[in-house]
Amino acid sequence: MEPRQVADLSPDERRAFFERDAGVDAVRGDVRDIVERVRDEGDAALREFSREFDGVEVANIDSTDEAERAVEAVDDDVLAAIRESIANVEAFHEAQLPEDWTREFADGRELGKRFRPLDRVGVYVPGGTAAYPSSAIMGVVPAKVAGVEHVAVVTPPAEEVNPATLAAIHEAGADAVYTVGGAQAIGALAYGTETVTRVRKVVGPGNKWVTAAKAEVRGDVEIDFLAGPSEVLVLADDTADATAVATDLLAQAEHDPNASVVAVTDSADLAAAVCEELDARAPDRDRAETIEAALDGEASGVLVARSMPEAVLFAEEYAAEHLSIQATDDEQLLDRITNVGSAFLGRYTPVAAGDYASGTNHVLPTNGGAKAFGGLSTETFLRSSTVQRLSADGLRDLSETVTTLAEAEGLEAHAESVRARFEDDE
Ligand code: HSO
Ligand code: ZN
Repeated sequence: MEPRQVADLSPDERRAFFERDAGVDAVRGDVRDIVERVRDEGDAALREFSREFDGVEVANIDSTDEAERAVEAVDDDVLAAIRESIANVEAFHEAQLPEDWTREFADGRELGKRFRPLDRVGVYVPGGTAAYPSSAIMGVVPAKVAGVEHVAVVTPPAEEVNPATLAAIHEAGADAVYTVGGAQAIGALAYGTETVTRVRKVVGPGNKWVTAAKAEVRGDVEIDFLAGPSEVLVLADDTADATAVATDLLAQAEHDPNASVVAVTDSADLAAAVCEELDARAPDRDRAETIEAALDGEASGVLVARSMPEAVLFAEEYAAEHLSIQATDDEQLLDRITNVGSAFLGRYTPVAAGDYASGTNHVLPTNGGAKAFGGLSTETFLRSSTVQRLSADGLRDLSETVTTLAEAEGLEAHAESVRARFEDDE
């Protein structure tokens, strides 16, 4: 890997960084057919797609009991790590629980907001080569913290579903577990089948078929957002440690050949050292092939900016899922960046800490989504309502405004509903 100058990037090269493509559009057509078949044929379609796409004859789609038994099958140290991660994710998400409130905005006019959990939600937990017990924790725990009564998890079937994933799903508090994956799983959660209860919101990361299916059912069911391959942008100055920068890039690169991993720095020496570290370390990793494909990708690279402000501008436009800042004035730099899913400050804050254990959520906006929304949180599983009470005086104070606007809109009965309340007074 060779460092490149930010200033020398061509418009196409900049576009590759800033308009990252999750490849979802290409599969929308196929996904539409799958979702429709699930809607029409229910469990029979789920079984058929599991046979076709996963090569598995599924005996029981409902695997809730199997998840409970999996707890016995995982190693003690893995179970302890799952429990520690759950406790930390729980604590951080409990701290976000909003309180209901009411306030008097004027004499006799009390307005408030209240928050209530959704009653049924579905969490997609990826399987296959990317079996992620941690993603089960990130989806299920916030939902339970929010007070969701029925949390259903779907995860792809296999000859043997990863016991750590099943155990994490159970320990995190899922109420039902279904072994079904891909677009068909999203269809099942959105429309329900004989076995799978229809939910109100579907969340969680997945491959492009899962993501395309979420786009397909959106509208009939609420979704969190469309998540693509992992990303990290490391913003570093000359005080950063090249090993720390490089290993953060390698970590997210191992997720996906299409992962986007970027370092931007004002230090040519640091950039050169990071490239050396990448070249030295990548070949030794277990997932070297995936890592090298990601590093070679058009949306990855080690970039030299002419100044930290130029590096900051790049980071702001990139809108990273994970932004790591390894620089002396990290908090001031973060203050100048608004587009970020999750920020990691300082040398001892690797992205992997947030992926697994510190307590923040790792289901985050990718592909620039951070310009418009944040990652999974407790609020993802709540909806808010407003509440109000006016006294007679409170209404009297507003009556002129209401009746004038109502009449301006030609909605005379609205005006009448205010006046009628004072008829007895006249
Ligand atoms: N970095 C991924 C989450 C993950 N990492 C799962 C390890 N396991 C997306 O934030
Ligand atoms: Zn990760």
